[in-house]
Amino acid sequence: MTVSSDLFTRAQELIPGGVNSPVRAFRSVGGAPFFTKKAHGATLTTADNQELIDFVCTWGPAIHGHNNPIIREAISDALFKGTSFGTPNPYEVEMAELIAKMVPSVEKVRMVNSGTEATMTAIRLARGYTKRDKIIKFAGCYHGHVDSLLIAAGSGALTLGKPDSAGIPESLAKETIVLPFNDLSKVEEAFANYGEQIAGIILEPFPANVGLIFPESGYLQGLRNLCTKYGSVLIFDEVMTGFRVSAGGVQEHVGITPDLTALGKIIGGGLPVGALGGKAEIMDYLAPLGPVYQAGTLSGNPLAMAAGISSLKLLLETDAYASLEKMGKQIATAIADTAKELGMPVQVPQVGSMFCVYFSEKTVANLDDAIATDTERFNKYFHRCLDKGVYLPPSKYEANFISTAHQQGAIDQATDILTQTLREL
Ligand code: HOZ
Repeated sequence: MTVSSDLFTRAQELIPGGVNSPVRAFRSVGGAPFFTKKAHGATLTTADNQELIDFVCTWGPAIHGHNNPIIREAISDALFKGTSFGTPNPYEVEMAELIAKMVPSVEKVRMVNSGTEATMTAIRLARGYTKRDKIIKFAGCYHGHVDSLLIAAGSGALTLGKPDSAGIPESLAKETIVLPFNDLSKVEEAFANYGEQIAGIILEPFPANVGLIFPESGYLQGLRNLCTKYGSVLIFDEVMTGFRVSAGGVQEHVGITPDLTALGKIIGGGLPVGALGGKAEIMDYLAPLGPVYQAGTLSGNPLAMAAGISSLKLLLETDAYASLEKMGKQIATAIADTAKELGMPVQVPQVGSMFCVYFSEKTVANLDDAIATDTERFNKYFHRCLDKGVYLPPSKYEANFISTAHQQGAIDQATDILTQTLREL
């Protein structure tokens, strides 16, 4: 018995499914998860001392790799001043200034503790501001485990084949209009039917909880125009893409300005943080200024702020995005070229340091396309790569992340393994 399998047996006795977040359980790819005892740079060390090149990067936050010494020092400095004050603290102000500087649409920002809290607050604020109830979301987009948004959701929900969660009242679900991604005519139709009732549209502008999907040309602009026309709030969920696709996220990359943006992951530098930012006029509807209530005992926590500030500053001070793009392109091109040579149907969407491997003939443009990709082949690929020391996300619906710590050595090694494994499928 390995150390990981022993831990998993014990975990399953006390923790539902043995994990504290469902996709970690390997249900989609089969087998049992490994346990990690430490992580450094681009490498995870399992409880059984296997070293893995990590492309999960703690599901996005670790853009500077694991246990980055500069972030660690920032946390350590903060630690000696106290772990939580329950009053405003100077870090929060610096964090707000950094976010407003980096993310184009953000005039004001409220710190929360997770991406889920950010999207939950975003839709409450959109509803409070517009005094309307309906929200449009897109099939396959995942916005954390918010009741109104756990409908046709991606990520772990989809991985388990249960994109609609039990426990969500029908009365609430009926206020969520679910539409297919990349079909503007369906959104126009929804606005034509319910325009005066639609509080907002929420979307991942590059859906990354269903693999990695790009919007077709004009799609995001079309959504922006409809929201402006009908007085609805456009919400970008950039929990995954914020500070990752570029310093200002997808909104900067494509030049479309949402009204509100949900942020998380990188902003916490590896500690639990989320944020909601956007137009001052809307943000001022939040308590204590406005009628929309939101609060949190640990919001703006000094340790999390210190880690996040340090992570964001590192992005600004280094040439991170150019080197991340180079590494992402190298891997994606190598996999796509090898597949082409083999005559194997594979798509490798990539932007900067995000990519995914779909076993599919056609470009994946929406949830149905993603579901139709070859699951069995993906799972075989996942396990063989893992055996050889490369950890990809354990579901065909999750995106891969590269960190600045991967550097050329780990990327070259992983590229060899990823292409060689493709040849052996
Ligand atoms: N929501 C994350 C994947 N998109 C999973 C987080 C986790 O399991 O840690």
